Amino acid sequence: MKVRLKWVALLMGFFGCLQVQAADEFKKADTQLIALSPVQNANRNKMDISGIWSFKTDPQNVGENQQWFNGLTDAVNIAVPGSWNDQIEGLHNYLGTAWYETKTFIPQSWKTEKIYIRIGSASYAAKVWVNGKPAGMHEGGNLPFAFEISSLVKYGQPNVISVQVENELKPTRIPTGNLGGASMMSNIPASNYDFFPYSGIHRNVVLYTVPRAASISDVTCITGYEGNTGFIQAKVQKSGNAQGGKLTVSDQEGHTFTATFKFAGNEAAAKVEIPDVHLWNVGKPYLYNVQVELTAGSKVLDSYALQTGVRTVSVTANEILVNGEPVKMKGFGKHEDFIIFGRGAALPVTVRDYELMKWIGANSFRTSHYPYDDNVYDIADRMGFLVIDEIPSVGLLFHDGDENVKARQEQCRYCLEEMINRDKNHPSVIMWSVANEPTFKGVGQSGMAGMATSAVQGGKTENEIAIECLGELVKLAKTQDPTRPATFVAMSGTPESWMQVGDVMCLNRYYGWYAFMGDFEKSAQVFVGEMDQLHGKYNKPIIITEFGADTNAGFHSADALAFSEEFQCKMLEMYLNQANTRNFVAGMQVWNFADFQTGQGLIRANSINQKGVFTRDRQPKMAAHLLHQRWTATDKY
Ligand code: GCB
Repeated sequence: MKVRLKWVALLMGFFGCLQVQAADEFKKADTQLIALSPVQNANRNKMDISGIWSFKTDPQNVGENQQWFNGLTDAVNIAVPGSWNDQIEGLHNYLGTAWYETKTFIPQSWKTEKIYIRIGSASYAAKVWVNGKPAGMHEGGNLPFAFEISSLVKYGQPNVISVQVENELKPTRIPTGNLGGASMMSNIPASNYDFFPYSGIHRNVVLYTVPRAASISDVTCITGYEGNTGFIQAKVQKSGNAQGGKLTVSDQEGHTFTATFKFAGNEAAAKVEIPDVHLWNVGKPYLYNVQVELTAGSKVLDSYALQTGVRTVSVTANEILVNGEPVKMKGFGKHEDFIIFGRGAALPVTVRDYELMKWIGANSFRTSHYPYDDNVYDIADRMGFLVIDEIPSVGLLFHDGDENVKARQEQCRYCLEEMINRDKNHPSVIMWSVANEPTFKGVGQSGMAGMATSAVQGGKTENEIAIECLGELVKLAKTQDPTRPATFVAMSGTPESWMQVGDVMCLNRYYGWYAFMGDFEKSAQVFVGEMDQLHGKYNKPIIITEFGADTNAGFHSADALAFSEEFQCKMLEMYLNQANTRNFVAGMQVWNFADFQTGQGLIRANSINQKGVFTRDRQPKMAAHLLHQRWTATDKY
């Protein structure tokens, strides 16, 4: 008897194991599900489950086998959102696997709805379980992902949400890491880029519902105007059973404009004309409320409202035009980075940053080097900032073998699709950036062009592969969104031929710092010489998307020596003065808005990049006052 029981127990164990294996299948997040951010309205529910969660590291990666998704033991507290690195003692450099868990009540009233979980972002790869059952997985650290969890939840009682996150640096990931070799900027962690690879759940986690029978799955607004009459065309996608619906656009004075639509398959479009339209413009934003309803007779099956602005963006040989008028973009490259929060969404910091940018007279920024928190774009829409929206493809390279290049390109495509799905209705977003500083063999910040000529596999040179990959991404962006220009951001020394890719030439330049340090006369000469040469050849406007110098706040020098506040001022002034002499410079964005955390490297004292115009805790350096004086006095740089 005893023996038989043992066999039964063994067999049960064996089949139990199989069950875990089978249940372990995770579907990849569907990029379409992040097209509409969750809302609370008459047809939809939204419940934010961010807060203090349980947390446990899993350095040996045993959690999945040991079924930690059925309950975490010996866990500590962690704030969601927020990086784990500077919250939890001893984890600053930990990028391995970790587990998050929270419990949340789901009301009976949600039983008739479809239920989803949306995680605002988790760096880098995440797997999600609900009540011990797999909900889905996602790769990529800076964009939201969502899964339907209707079949996994328990109604009228608590539900356990478990999230496994890992942030290993790999050559196949973007941004890239662990490429081997030493870096002056960061050896620990071995990122191939100059910002700290913060880890964890970085943005809010929400549960939300959409009606089961029929729901709106996407709304894309195309806007424009002729004379005084504007239009908003909404392309609507649905799932479920609905024949048509209604589009209602309202302005801030209470006027409404309506149109109805009928679905052909799951797609429909409706357009309203707006007499005496108020255009959205840089510094003069105006937002319309766009409400879409799915209807069956007089019954509203689902509804969704968003805000957008009527404006156009176009590019000439010399200028970027918003509503047909040239704009000069003044502003910054930024980071999502703050003390203790790490890369975690920190709303007061977001608001403060906008206050400071407004004070300084900036009108634009780039979401270097990854898409930011949703709120950042909402505020830009409301304040009239121009945003260059960038996917996290930093440190791309094209000479490390076909397999790696393919894996990264695939991830770039995925992120681009996610980013455009999420951000397409923001009038503030005026351009997509598909990469920051794709690099090449033998790279250095030397300012020497034309180095990428080495032969690579498949009979193609590194140059050809780079142009093909970047070109494909730019094309993809413009196919998915034909209303905006797209580009990539080039470093010093990027082979000139790469400039054929993109509608605008975005250049990061550090003459006076990494090259010709302190020699501003020579730097100015080389800088304008290079701009003239590139513009002469490619006939596209130029934005200097980075220029700056590391500056130790409080360090002064009568001779404006390197690292002093005087040096930073002198350098920024040189670039801005030179830019003012060329009509094809469409933007000047200082690197960086604020000091930020990096890995440990020879040229990063205290693991901080000090090129901020503000310190990491947002105190102004002398350069902030200089920019304020310049940018609030005239339209020039
Ligand atoms: C760059 C990079 C940026 C770095 C910056 C620097 O070109 O795009 O990520 O932080 O240089 O300060 O070296």
